[in-house]
This record gives sequence, C-alpha cells and structure tokens, in this order.
Amino acid sequence: MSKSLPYSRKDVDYDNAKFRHRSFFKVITQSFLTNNRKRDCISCSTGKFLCLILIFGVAYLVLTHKTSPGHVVSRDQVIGMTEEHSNSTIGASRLKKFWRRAPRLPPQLPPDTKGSNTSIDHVPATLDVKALWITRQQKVKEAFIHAWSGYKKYAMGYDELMPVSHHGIDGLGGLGATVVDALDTAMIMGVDEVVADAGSWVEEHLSERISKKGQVNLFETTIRVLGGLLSAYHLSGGEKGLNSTHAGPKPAVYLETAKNLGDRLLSAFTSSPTPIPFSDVVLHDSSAHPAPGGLSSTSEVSTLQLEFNYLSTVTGDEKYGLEAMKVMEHMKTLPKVEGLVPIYISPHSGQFSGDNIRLGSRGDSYYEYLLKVWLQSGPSSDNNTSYLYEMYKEAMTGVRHLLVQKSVPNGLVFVGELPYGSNGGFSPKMDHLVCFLPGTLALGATKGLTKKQAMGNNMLNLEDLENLKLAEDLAKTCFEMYSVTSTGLAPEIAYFHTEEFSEQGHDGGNKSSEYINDIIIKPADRHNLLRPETVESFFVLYRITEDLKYREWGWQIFEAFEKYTKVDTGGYCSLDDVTSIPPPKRDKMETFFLGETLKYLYLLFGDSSHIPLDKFVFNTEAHPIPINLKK
Ligand code: DMJ
Repeated sequence: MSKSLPYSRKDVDYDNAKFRHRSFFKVITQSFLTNNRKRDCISCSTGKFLCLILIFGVAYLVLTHKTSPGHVVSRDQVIGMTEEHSNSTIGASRLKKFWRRAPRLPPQLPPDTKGSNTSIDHVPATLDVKALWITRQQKVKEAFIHAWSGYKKYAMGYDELMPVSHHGIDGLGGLGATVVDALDTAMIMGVDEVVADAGSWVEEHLSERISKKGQVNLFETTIRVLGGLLSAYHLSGGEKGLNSTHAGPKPAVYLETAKNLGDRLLSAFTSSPTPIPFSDVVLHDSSAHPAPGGLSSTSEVSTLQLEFNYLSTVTGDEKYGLEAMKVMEHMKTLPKVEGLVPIYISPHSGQFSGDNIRLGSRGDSYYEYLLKVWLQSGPSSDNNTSYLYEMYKEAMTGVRHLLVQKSVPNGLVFVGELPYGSNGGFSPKMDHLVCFLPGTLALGATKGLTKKQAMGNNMLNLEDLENLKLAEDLAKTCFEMYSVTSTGLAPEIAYFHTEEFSEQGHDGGNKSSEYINDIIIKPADRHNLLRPETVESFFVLYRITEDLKYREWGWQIFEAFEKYTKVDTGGYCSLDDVTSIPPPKRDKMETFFLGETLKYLYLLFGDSSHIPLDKFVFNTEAHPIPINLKK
C-alpha cells in the first residue's frame, strides 16, 4: 500500500495562497501596490530609496555566489538545486527563491505516529526500523529454508529429522508430519521451492500412506496433518475455486487428502461409547481404541474442533463438525473447579479422571480451543457456540483466582498447578507449554482487534482488561524463562520461588539475570524442544498491543536458537540442557519448529495485515483457519 508523504511537493503546492508560487514580477508589483507599501513609498526619501537599491544589490550578489565545495548541502538545498537546473540561470533562480520565501509547511507529526507515515524528514528513521524488521524477517525465512534443507536431505517423507545423525524417524505414525506441518509456513513465507517439494510429496505419497499406515494418535494427527492440509487448501486458494496461487498441486489435492484422513479419524468418535473419542486410530482399517491406560487427555479430546468444523465447511458434509462438537457440548455438562478441569478424561464413562489441574501438558489447549472454536464461528454473544466463550471466561477467572501467584524476590507472575485439585496444595511449577496462555488471553480480550481498536469500540470490559494485563505479565515471565539461562533458551519446565517453596542450587546459569533467584530449573527439566508457545504469545501480543518489545524479545530468542540449535549440515536440533555451555544436543528436530516456531517469528516481524487475527484463528499447531465462512 502506498502511503502519502505528508510533506511532499504536492502538499507544498496545494491550492492555498500561503503555499502558492508567486512570480518575481508579481512579488515586486504586489509589494509596491499594497496599501502599506504605497504609503511607505510615497513618504520615503531619496536616501532611503538608494539604501533599498543597495540592499537589493548585495542580496543579488550573495544569492548568485557559487556554493563552495566544503559547504554542507542540506536536503532542502538538494531539492532546490534540482529545481534550479531546469531554469536558465542559477542566479535568477536564487533571486526568485529569495522572493518566494520558504513555504509554510504543515506541522510535523509526533514521533509515535511515525510508523504510519513517511515524511521526508522521517524517511531515514522510519525506513531504518522498517528495514531492520524486514531483514530480521528474512533471517527467519533463511532459518526455515535451512531447517527444510536438512529434512529434505536426510529425512524426506519421515515424520521428523534427526539432524545430528542424519536420519529420519517416524515418531508420529509415518504420515510425513514435517512435510505437512511445514507446507503452509512455506506458503506464508513465499518459499516456492519448499511449497513445490512438500506439495508434490503430499500429492504423490500422502493418500497412500493414510490408507496403509497403522496406529496414529487422533490429536497429533488432527492438529498437524489434518490442520496442515486444510490450511494449505485455504492458503492456496481452494475455497475461491482458484487453481492455485502457489507452487505445488491443485488445492483440491489437499482437500481430498484431508477428507480421506478425516474419514478415518472419525472412527475415534464413532467407536467410543460416549462423546469422548478414543485416543488412537488404526488408519488402514479405520478402527480406534483407547490409550493403554484407558484414559484420554483432556486437551487432546478438546483440541480437534477447529479442524473438523472447517473440514465440514469445505466439504459441505456436516458429520465431521457434528462429531467433534459433541465433545464440547458434553464437557459443558461436566463438573469443574471454577471452570478448571482435570487433565484426564475417560472415553468409557465420559467423566474426568483424577484431580490434577494444570494448564501445561494434557490441559493446555482445552482452554485455547474454548476461545478459538467460538471465535471460529464468528464471535457473537448469541451464536450456538457462545457457551464455549462462557466456559472460557469462567476458566480464566478460575486461573486468576486459583493458579496465578508471584515469585519471590522479584514478583514474576506465573501460573502454577493444583496436582491434587482445589483441596490439595499449590505447586509453583510451570511448563513452557503454559506460555501459550498470554496469547490466548490477549486474543480473548480484544477478539483479534488491536487494543486501540477494541478500546475505541468500547469493547473492553474490566475482565478483558484484567486478562490483558495478566497476558502481558505472563509474557514477561515466559521471556525471563529464556533470559535466565546460560543459553538464552527456556527449559521445558520451570519452578518459581515463593514464600512456601524454595529449592537451592538449581538456577538457570545466567548470573546477570535479575530473576536468577526467582526461577528454579531442576536437572530433569533442562531440555528445550524448539517449542513455539512463547514466540506464539509474543506474536499475538505484538499484534494486539503494538508494543515493539515483543518483537525485540522474539528476536533475542531467535538469535539464541540460531546460536545453539542450528546444525551446519541442515536442520535445527533440540537441546538436553539449556543451562550449560555448550549445551548438549538432542538429535531431533520437532515438526512444530517449522510449523509453529518459525512461522510465528516470521509473522511477528512482518506486516500485521498478513493473516490478520480478526479473520483467522490459528489452530494449536499454528495452521491458520479462516473465521466464519458460513454463507
Ligand atoms: C504442538 O504440537 C502444539 O502447540 C500443542 O498444542 C502443544 N505442543 C506442541 C508444541 O509445543
């Protein structure tokens, strides 16, 4: 979009007498003809008249004197000189300029509005900042290409790359999860070679794999593979009936593959005696069974709906959405602790199992999808998913009341756990996974608008503002979980010192961190899997608050990934210990590094109109799905 220059020639020349050009002749005659001048002229003496001629003469000599080489030429002079070259003599032009006087320019805009304009005076500063983030965004794109190159070289078609040993591994059932997770990131970044590689692989191999493979986890396959295919379908123009706006196959290929997969995954719902699906599906015979202990994770059964709803929308077959939404409708009826739920649920009884409440593993995306499934349906208070928004709000009140505490000595706000329910003790443990919450809280407050827009529309009530504040506080804590370590990368799990809980000798290693005594990192929790949650929240918070610190924090994290996890031969690896230098490497590149982490970083550094938050919801694996496509 071209932005107008507030101080352009156009503005200077606009039709206002103050700015209008006047000819030399006109200036002289006007001067003599104005009443005041006339009076002055009539009353002036010959001496005064000669004086006036002398002044004119000196002015002429000064103005026609050539600029010396050592003279610093201002931008205004450069602009003036360019003009002058088109005139016949420099002297005449300077005299003319003398009479013309400098035009009165409109007032300068304050620095905080600079971002949206490019005045001549502001060009360098604005361009510098803009150029900086464009360069940084480019670095993320290069990182993505590097990650893909390792995967393509050593593991094409496997679920994940082992970047150190140069192997591939099928940790997710063998559907080439990295290919599908990376596909829409490549589309978003405009990396056509990867779109072509990944798209062709999907076209040639994925449907066959889906028909032949054995057991897969319903949740992982839905969020990564089904979500990735659907997002690729949308981004390649499928719904608009376009052939394709990207490299790779026709969008219909993605949809047909998604449908093939969705049909098989449906058996997890239809085989269960309750609305709670079994956790595993055998793809080749479309059968399903519960996990070995019989229980499903709460987050897993409640993190399928965006994908199945959208599959229904684009296929016109409502069965997918209907089955998936039964889970949510059923969950609505279950007892909760101030909106909070245990992390296990039984597909046999349909009841929650145990008392363990947390927003980390097995709990996290239950809360995320309460909000996002409602947003997906076009947020309003009277649609048939508004009960989900009510559940979300109740849960966030429960979080604020039961799970949020501050660390000592420096008061970092964190979300802990209730391993024995509301009657048991509080654990100051926070998984890195919980760092999805700042983004979700911010999104829930403004519904994807910027804070400024939402406030302008009077959309923010007290609760929204409280949630937004909590979002910002938690985002800072998540950032400090990175800063406090020797590598600048967060551990998988952190504990926080509180009045009741302290443990010596397990700090993150960065002695210059202000929070070295607030955050405890136990030996078993020191690994980093290249997870996205923190940069995901920075992305959402940047879009909503427009506060540049989130970009800066994201950049620091990206640099740490570059420094410690990049593998020269291609790909990025996980780490075993973020508190020691050099950190021992773990031989795995998770699919979500390409699907989520790099995508969110790329979007964080880029233009906010790219995949806008009021038009798309990101599924929990960062695959964007359009909001409210219902005709
Ligand atoms: C991803 O697969 C998803 O974000 C999921 O919701 C949680 N875990 C990983 C990333 O850490």
